[in-house]
Amino acid sequence: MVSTPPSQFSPEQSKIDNANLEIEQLGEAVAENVEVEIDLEFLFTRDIEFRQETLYFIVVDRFQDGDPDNSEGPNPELYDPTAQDWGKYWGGDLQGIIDKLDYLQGLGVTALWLTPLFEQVEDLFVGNAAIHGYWTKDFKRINPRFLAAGENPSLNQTQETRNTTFDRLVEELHKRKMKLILDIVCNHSNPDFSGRKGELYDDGVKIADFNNDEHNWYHHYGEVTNWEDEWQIQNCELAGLATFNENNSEYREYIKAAIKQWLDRGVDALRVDTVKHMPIWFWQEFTGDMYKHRPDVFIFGEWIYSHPSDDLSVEFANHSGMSMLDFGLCVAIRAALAQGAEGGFHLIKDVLDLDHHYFGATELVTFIDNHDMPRFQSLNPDPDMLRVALSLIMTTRGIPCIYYGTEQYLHNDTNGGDDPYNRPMMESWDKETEAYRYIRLLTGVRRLNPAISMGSQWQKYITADVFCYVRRYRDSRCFVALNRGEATTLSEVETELPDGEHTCVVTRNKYEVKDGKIYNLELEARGTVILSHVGERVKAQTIVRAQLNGVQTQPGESIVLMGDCPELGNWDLAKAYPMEYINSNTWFAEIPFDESAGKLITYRYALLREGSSPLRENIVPRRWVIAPEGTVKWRDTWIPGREA
Ligand SMILES: [Ca+2]
Ligand SMILES: [Ca+2]
Repeated sequence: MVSTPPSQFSPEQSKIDNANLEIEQLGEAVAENVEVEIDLEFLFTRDIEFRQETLYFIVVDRFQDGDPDNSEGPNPELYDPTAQDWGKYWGGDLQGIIDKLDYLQGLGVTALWLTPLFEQVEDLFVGNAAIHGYWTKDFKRINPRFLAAGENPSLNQTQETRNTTFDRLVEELHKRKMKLILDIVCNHSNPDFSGRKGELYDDGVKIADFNNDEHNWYHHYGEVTNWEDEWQIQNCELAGLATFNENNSEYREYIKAAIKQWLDRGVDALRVDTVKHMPIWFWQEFTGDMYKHRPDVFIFGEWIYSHPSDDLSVEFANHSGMSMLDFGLCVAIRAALAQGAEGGFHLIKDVLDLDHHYFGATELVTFIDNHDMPRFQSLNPDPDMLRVALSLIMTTRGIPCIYYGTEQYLHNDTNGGDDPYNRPMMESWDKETEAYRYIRLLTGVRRLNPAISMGSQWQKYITADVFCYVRRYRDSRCFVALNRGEATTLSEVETELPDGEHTCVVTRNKYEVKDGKIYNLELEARGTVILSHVGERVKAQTIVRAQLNGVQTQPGESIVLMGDCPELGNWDLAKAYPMEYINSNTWFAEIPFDESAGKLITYRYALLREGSSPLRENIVPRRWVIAPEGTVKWRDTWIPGREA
């Protein structure tokens, strides 16, 4: 019902063959380590869809010193040219990132998340400088340490010329069809340094001061003392950081205006710090304003140790207007694969089994480590285990994020590798490491196979040591088998792949699929098998990506989208557009619009039930103008139908 099989020689079929062939060639090229051009035009969508991206997270000061002249910065005492004092700046800057863009493009990552670029306080606080970028002095200025010496850091004053190193970075990224993710903080400015705290500037003009807070820009409730108290978490201070009073609309106007300035300069996405420390109404207002300003911006937040069984973090993920970093999955992956937890893959399964708590599980940002925890390899330096972990985040639901240096096995294990030792200087740029080549391979497979970026996920086999799953979207499939233990053989495992021979994109080994199954599947110790099959793609002048949430479907039930246009069946339920099951909370479809592209339509969802009458949503149908071309996304919530 979803699609009729294309005729053997249709143009559509040749595109599919191209995608499958391209994955095949990609595997061969990476196996032989020859350069291969990945055609980004081959993306299935454009604009606001972020799920085909692979993120790469850079601590700017610790990546590459591309400009030694700026390294002393405004206060040379904060710079350690020997890179020994972990609390001081080591000289990394935006020129360094520009210098390494070819290296990053070769790795296959498509969106760079940089630690905050705002001007910071130039002082030490408990022996540390603001090398991480989370102690902001002026949200409307670029940190001069990251620009060329003497360059104008004011966003206002360079708005017309757009000639800063930051602008060159954006231009160079976009030239490569890569994206920039700006890390932002709305909760706090800076701590007490040299007796000053919370001094905040608006493009060089002082507008707030914690110790002389005439206009109530800050909360003055002291430190959080009870981490169970939601009011304290939102209103009190974290580690002495001056905490904004979001009830003050002047503050809100300032922070929103500042972030809009950055978006105007070409920032593609926002990563938002410490979101649990501000009320959800603030985030709703904030994201609403950002989308009004730039509808195609992708936003995700950091809710520390969020978990699908934690109601508050789930509420945030579902109702704040932004996606979220997937700490729940991260903790489970680290326990199972880095720390050898007895439960193994069951711990990961336990998190994925709760995906239906989220409205957008496929849009969560997944990771195995970051700047606030020991690197995966500090917990477990086995490169084979790293490969298993990378295989998992690159093929499971969500948008993967690689922490800088992972591809070079970068880690410093002092004090268990915990902060600050998880932020070493990048030391090597070897494009021949196995991890570099492996990430490059899997970013390509992710881009080419929509089942990986958008599809549902089905567990097929699980023990503590072995995890097999299938990603499914329309008739695209990806079968993944992961083994954290010793070599083993599975007598039989369901793959959902078409019968015939399939080549593993990792090992290049061939596997015979019969009745959808592989018999006697041999898995090497710490081995991975990935079999990809790309099916028919939706093509049209305009594609609407409709995501419906909040409908708790049961087996035997399905969702269709009906409306007053031919594409949606002209209100004939039998001709309505069928949606794909993602999980029991989420249904998704790419709907092709040609005849109605550019026109106003009305639509609503309906629930089909075996042995029972269909249930239409109990609303006056939604109205929407279909974009004249391109891809757009709808996120709708089910309005329960009314039984007759
Ligand atoms: Ca420098
Ligand atoms: Ca707060």
